Order: sequence, then structure tokens, then C-alpha cells
Amino acid sequence: MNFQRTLVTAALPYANGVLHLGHLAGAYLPADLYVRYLRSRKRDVVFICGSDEHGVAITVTAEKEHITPQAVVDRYHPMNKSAFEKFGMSFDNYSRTSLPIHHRTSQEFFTHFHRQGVLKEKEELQLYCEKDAMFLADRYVEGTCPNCKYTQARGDQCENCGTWLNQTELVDPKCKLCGTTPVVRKTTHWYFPLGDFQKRLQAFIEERSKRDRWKENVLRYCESWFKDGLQDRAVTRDLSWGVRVPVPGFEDKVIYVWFDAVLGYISSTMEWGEQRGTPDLWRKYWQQEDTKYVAFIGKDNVVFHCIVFPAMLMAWNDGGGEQFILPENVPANEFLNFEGQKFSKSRGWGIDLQDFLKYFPADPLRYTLALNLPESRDSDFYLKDFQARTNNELAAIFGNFINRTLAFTEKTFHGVVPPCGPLGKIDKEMTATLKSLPATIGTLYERYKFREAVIETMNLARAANKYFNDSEPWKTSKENPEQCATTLHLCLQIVRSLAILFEPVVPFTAQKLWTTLNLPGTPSGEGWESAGELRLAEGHSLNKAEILVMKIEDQQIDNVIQALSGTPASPAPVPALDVKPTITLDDFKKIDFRVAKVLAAEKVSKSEKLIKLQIEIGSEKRQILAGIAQYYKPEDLVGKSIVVVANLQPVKLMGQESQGMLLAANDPAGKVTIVSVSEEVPSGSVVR
Ligand code: B3M
Ligand code: ZN
Repeated sequence: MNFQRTLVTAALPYANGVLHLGHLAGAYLPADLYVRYLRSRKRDVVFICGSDEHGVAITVTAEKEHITPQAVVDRYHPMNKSAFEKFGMSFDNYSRTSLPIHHRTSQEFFTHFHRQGVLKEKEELQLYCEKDAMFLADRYVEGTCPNCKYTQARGDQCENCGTWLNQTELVDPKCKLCGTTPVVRKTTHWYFPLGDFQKRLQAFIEERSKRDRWKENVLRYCESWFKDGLQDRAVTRDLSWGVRVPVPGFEDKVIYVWFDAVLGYISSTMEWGEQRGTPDLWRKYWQQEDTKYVAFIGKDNVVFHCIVFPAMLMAWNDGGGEQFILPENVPANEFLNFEGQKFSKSRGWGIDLQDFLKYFPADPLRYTLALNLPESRDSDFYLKDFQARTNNELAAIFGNFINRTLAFTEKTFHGVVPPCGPLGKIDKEMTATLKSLPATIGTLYERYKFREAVIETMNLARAANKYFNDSEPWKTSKENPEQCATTLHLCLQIVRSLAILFEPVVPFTAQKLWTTLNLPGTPSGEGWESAGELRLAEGHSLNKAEILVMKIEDQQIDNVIQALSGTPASPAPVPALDVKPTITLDDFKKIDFRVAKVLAAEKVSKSEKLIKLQIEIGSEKRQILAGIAQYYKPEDLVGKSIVVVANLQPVKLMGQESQGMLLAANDPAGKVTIVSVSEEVPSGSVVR
């Protein structure tokens, strides 16, 4: 495809809390790296984001605090917007889905689908809380995830394994407001026939994934959805906060938050165009076939961006009007952990972006996150690693090369770019390396390999330090001044190139460096390719050098650690023992625990977490499903003697029957360890 422009979106964060470092590593930093690179390549690009301001997460917060949902989003939207700015996110527009332009757009889509007969009206069973007299949409209900057994799964999605749920699938559901068990009642909703689009979605992903090399993890998620078969999905809710359903008789319902949120990308682009006085500009980015659309998200959003949103756009396009483009790629990242544990709002584990930026500048954070991006698997952020990367790489390699070059130039050449004489062997090698790098690093950016791109960029600073050392300018300044001038001339050229090539990663530092070099405009304005060329003119005078990268002292890290444990965001304190209500011995005797032997085990295809076990309990053979795939390989389970509840009513998980439950310990971090007994104990033995 010969694309003329790029549309880049990053997931719209809920305006229901502040951003933490995990969010940045998932969608935002990669998107910003990509966009900054494209801008430096002088591509036509628009970068769109905004706050997702609907959904039950927000109304639950409002109820807890006895304020309106509007007050909740009015608090968090500006906070997140400003934290993003301080972090250096270069969005062209950061909108909000509570704006009229967004409500209008969402309703227009809904009405269009309704008129075209795409949506189906259905009566369905929903959980209803008799105490609160309301249907428990989405996050108003919590229960155990049928997929991974996580106990705080919500009505629409399990936060732990990312499964998109129908609320009636939750095991042991509880009303989030009053804690009582809801009843099941009938209500009428509009359904989007996702299943009807399956073939076309598969063909779409097949084509695009080959064309633009989709990431393995994303393809795996999509395949598992297809394998199970896509279902019709309700796209309306019995709620009052959200976009009103524009169908007569349904005015008291709202559109499902995910159905309106993805359209937020479009309405945010519209708002951007309007602000610039060109209200139709958005069409160029959404409706011209030669636009490349790349949607950056975290892994928990894959189904909505690879399946739901494309299906919605297909349904719109079927109407025959203006045609929307579909994503060319959806480079989703996995999760980032903090100091070895999952970020968790409820446990207060992690560090907020705005707090972090009170202690440290954005650039070292961007650099460290870029090197730890969870591009293919979950990764970690450690404060000590942040300190080490800042001090030993950003300061000691990149900063050091720049400092020594500028200091030497100042001292020996009065701060003026010296002339370049004939090139010797190592000079030629250095210039050849420099020449090749914009293309090499550029290819990595184009392929969404941001970690590698940043490593390669730092390698230039490494090579430059070596070049400086090997050239020994402190010797040649006396013995061979012409050679010394050549060395410093080339080093200064590299400093300029580093400003351009590092700009996507450390934009604030790059700009400071640019000013020190006494160059006009911005590094990216100069153009990416020019980083391979020797553009600094002989005789150009430089400004006085400042320290570019401040080292981080142990004390500073300790201060943060202190602050972490001194506030509610503390490293998960051991929670008070929260024991369930007392039961009698008779109650206990009702449960039949038995030793079972694992005969066979395999992963359940659709799921990240579930393993299917064939077990033997005495003379009986059974199948059980357990959410342990993250912690055990199926082959390691075979032959183990485990303990199971043998008289538990069978349940269906992911369409498969589970005839019992194995016992396992769940530590506070969520790690699962199976209870096992010595292999000599015969299967079928009673445990009590
Ligand atoms: N607000 C969920 C999230 O922040 C959701 C993303 C919307 S993208 C259209 O993970
Ligand atoms: Zn789950």
C-alpha cells in the first residue's frame, strides 16, 4: 500500500483515576515514540487521544463519593491531560467523550445501525439488585471469573485475564453497591451481531497482519476469539450516565461504554479539525483509503480494537455512505509490573505518573520505560533499574559523550565547530556507521520494535564514545592539530545526529541539546534522514554547554520508596485476615475432598489461564478445568497427586465441563500454587 498519511490513536483512558506507569508502557509511550518518529520523517500524521468518560467505573466512583459522574470526570480529565503533557505526549488532540460532538457522533452511528437493521432487539436475562432496585450493568456487579477464577471480575470484563464476559456467566455474583446477591430478571436490549462479521473480520486480520506484520500476541488473542465463535453482544445498558440510546422507547437506556468509546477516536479527530477551522479535515484521516491507521492499546483492549471496532466500521460501510478505513495495525502491548507485582488500584500498588514526575524529569522515565516495554510479554519496572539506566546509560554514555565533546570544543576550539580534514580509517568507519543509522533505526520504528530502536540509538552514543577514545584528541591536539580538528568536527556532527535520533525518546533533552548546538527550530524539524549527514558547518559557534542528564542519587530513590510506603500507595501491606463467616462441622463435612491423580493436561485454546486436566479419583475418571496456566506447564502436572473437591456441582467454563475443583493456594500477589500430596497416596483417598 502506498500510504500518504498516518492516523495514530492511543486508547482513551478512563477519567476515573490517575495514570500510572503501566498505562504508559502499554499504549502511550509506544504511540508517542512512533508519532514523533513519523513527524521527524516529515510524514503527514495526526495523533488522537482523549478521556473515556462513560462507563460504570465512573458512576461507581461518583456514588462512593456522593458526587455526580460529571464531577468525577471533571476532576480526572484535566489531571490526566496535564500529566500526559508533562510526560511529553505529543497528542494533536486530547478530547473527552462527554462532549456534545462525541454524543452526536455515537448517536449517529447507533441510529445508522438501527435504521439499516443491523441491530437486533432482544429480551435477555440480566442481574438485578432488588435492594438497589436496578439492573447491575458491567461494573455494578462483581464475581468470580469463569475463565481464570479471579474473584473480582466485573460484569463485562475480567481485569485479570481480559476475557470479555456476559454478566450472567459470573460465578457467585454480588452487587457492587450493597454486596447482596442479585436476582436474574428480563430486560430488553439492542444487540450488535458480531457473529455475522466473523468471516470478514478473519479475512481482514489475515490480510492486514501479513501486510503490516501484526504482533504475535495480538494475533493469538484474535485467533482464540474466532475459535470460540463470535456472539451477538448487547450494546445498550440500563444506566443513566452515558450516551442516550437514540431510539424511541429506549430513551432511558444508554449505549454500552465500549460501543461509544471507540467512536471517541473519530469524534476527537472531528474536534481537532473544528478547532483548526477545518471541520471536514477529519475525513481525510478516516475516510481516505491511502491513510494508514495504527491503533495503540494495551492487551486488555484487543478484542475491542481488532474485532468490535472494525466490525462497527464494516457495518457502517455496508450502508453505502462514506467509507471508513480500518486499522492497518493494532500493536498492543502486554502489561508492565511495578517492582515485581501487578499495578493495582485497589491494593494501592504502583506509582502514579503525576507523583513520579514530582521526583524526576520525564526523559529518564521515557528512556527506561522504552527499554522495558512489554512488547511481547509482561515486563517490569524497578526503581533501581530506572536509576541504573539513567546513571549508567543516559548520563554515562549519552550525556558523557556530549559533555566531553562540547567541553573539548570549548577548550580547544573556543566553542566553534572546527574544520574537517582528510578522513582516516576510523573516521571513515564512524561516518559510515552514522550514515546507515537513520535507516536502520527507522525500520525498527516502522515495525513497532521500539525497544530495539532505542537500544540501537544508544549504541550510536556507545560507538561515539569509543571513537572519541580511539582518536585520542587530547594527544592529537598537540601532535596533529588537523587530525584533532577532524575528530572533534565529527564528534560534533554525531552530537547533532544524536539530538535528532533521540528526539522521540527524550524530547526535552533533545531540544535542550539543540539549543546548546545553537541550531534553529527543533531536532525533528531538521528531518530524520539528515541525522546521517554531516550538516554542522565549519565555523558555526555553539552555546555554552549545560548538564543534560542529571544523575539520580540513592537518596532520591529512597525518598520515593519512603513516599510509597508512607501513603496509601504502599507496597501491599499484609492485609488483615479476612475470614469468611463461621461454619459448623456439619457444613464442613458436606465437602468431599479427595486425592486425585493427574492423567493428562492441556491448555484450553481460548484462554490464557485455563488448563484442562484429566484426573483419576479412585475408580472414576473426570475432567476439571483450572486457572493455573500462568504458573504451570501442562506437562509438569501429569503424574501429580492433587486434592480436589469431588462433590462440586459441575460447571461449564468456556464451553467445556469442569467436574470438580482442585485446591490451590493464592498468594496476595495472585500467584497460584497447587496443593499436592505425596504420590504414594492412592487416588480416591479422603482428605479432611
Ligand atoms: N477506557 C479501557 C482502558 O482504559 C478503555 C479504553 C477505551 S479505548 C477506546 O483500558
Ligand atoms: Zn478472568
